[in-house]
Amino acid sequence: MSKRISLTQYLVEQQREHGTIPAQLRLLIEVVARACKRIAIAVNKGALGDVLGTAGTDNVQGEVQKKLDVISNEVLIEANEWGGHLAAMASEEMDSIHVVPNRYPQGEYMLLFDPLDGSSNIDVNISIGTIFSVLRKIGHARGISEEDFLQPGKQQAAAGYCVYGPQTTLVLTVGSGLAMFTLDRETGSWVLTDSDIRIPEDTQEFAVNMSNMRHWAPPMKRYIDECLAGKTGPRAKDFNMRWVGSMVADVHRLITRGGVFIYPWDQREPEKPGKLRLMYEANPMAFLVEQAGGAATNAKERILDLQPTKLHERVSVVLGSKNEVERVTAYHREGG
Ligand code: AHM
Ligand code: MG
Repeated sequence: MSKRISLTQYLVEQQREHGTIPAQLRLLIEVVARACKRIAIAVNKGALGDVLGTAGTDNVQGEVQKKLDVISNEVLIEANEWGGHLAAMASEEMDSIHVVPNRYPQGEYMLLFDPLDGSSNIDVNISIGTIFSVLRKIGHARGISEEDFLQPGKQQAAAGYCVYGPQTTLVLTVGSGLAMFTLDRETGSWVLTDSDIRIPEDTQEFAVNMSNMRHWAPPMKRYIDECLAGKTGPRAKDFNMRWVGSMVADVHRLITRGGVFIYPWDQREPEKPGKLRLMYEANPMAFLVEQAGGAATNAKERILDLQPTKLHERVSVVLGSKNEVERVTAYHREGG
């Protein structure tokens, strides 16, 4: 039997070989991974654990919170606030940042997360996940504010997601490629099951919510129309479509076998750049996808270069196989 590499061993060896994972970052990643295990247990219990349904509250974006959204948020906060590795946290489910209380030491990092992505899939037993992004705290003063979080995605120290599907899988980057771990439910440990993952540059599969197509900008319509035209159309090949409705699951598929994931701007709310959130959905996914040789834009510019102006900022997202992302982006830059 080949030797199994645990998450801890992987992180220790990465630090030894490349110096990319200092002690606080290692602790942070291990704590997040441990929290994901707890979330996975809650997700698996489903109706038996009384975790399905709504919590009876709305989040800052006006979305109805599910019980599991709230539980996952609490698990991540409780797990992370006392270790001394963080200065503050931000979440899709919290209006403002959560500063590490004074009774605990403050660390060098800031953590952002979407505790349970794909909320609409929770009650119907379809894959959902946790997305996280890690930033360095700039400056050494103890005080910290929302402004400290407003760093472009290219400054992320680490990013990852955990998908709660048929398998529980953690995908991670610290800026030197991707590593994929599968949860061994019998031993409770994360086992390295893939690394050096590369997203193929070309693909014949796209993921987008096509029910919104009539509201998109012309360049986006053009791209999808051309895909739909298939072999006899301008692309001269047939395309397949997949849409799970959980970004984590859709991105996990394209990281595994290629594809392009799109959540476009839509004219119903012209001032809103998109549905997905820049800082804890688009940025971490863009970092992961680029680390696997893919590309990520807001249909015009590289996502990781965008300067955030607020914590819960929204953004259009086009990410995945490089040549498709470049094509969509070129259509938008040309404006037609
Ligand atoms: P959430 O974070 O509240 O779950 O919302 C984000 C989700 C993404 O996971 C997914 O790609 C998208 O919303 C699905 O949107 P739609 O309902 O338009 O299919
Ligand atoms: Mg989400």
